[in-house]
Amino acid sequence: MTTVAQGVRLGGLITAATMAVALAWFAADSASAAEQRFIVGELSKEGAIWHPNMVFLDSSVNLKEGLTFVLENPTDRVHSFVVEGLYEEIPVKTKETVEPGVEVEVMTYQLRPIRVIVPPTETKRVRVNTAPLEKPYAMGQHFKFHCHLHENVHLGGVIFVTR
Ligand SMILES: [Cu+2]
Repeated sequence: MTTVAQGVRLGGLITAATMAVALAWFAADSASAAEQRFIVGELSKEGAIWHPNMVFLDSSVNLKEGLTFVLENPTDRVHSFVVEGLYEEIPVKTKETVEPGVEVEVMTYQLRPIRVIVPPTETKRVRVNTAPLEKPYAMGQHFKFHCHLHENVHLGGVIFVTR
C-alpha cells in the first residue's frame, strides 16, 4: 500500500481537485512499500526542476514497510537530490557472536544524510529512514530538497508531513 500523496503543481497553485486525483491514484497502487517518485525536468538551457516539487506525506498511514524515493534523471546532465533532515538507510551485513564459536550474520542499517548523485538517464532508489516522519510531533514538519550541483538554476522543493 502506497502511503505518499503528492500535489500537482499547476500554475503555482495546488488545487483541491488535483490533490484528490493524486490521492486516488496512490490509493489504487498496490505496491507493498511506499514509493515516492521524483523526476528531473528541464526548464531551459540551464534550468531544471525536481518534479513534483511539493509532496504531502500522511504519517498516520503505515510506513512500517518502508519508504523509497525513486529518483529519475532522463536528462543528459548529472543532477543530485539532497534532502535536509532525512536519512538514507544503508544495509550492512555484520557478524554477531551468539555463543562462543557461533556467529550469525545480522543485517543492520547505517544512516547517512540523503545526498544522491543521479547520472544522466539513470534512476536511483533510496531507502528512507522513516523515524523523523513518524514521531508524534512530525505533523507540520517539512523537509526541503534540492540539487547541490546546480544550486541557483535547479529548483528544489519541499516534503510536508500532513498528519
Ligand atoms: Cu541539478
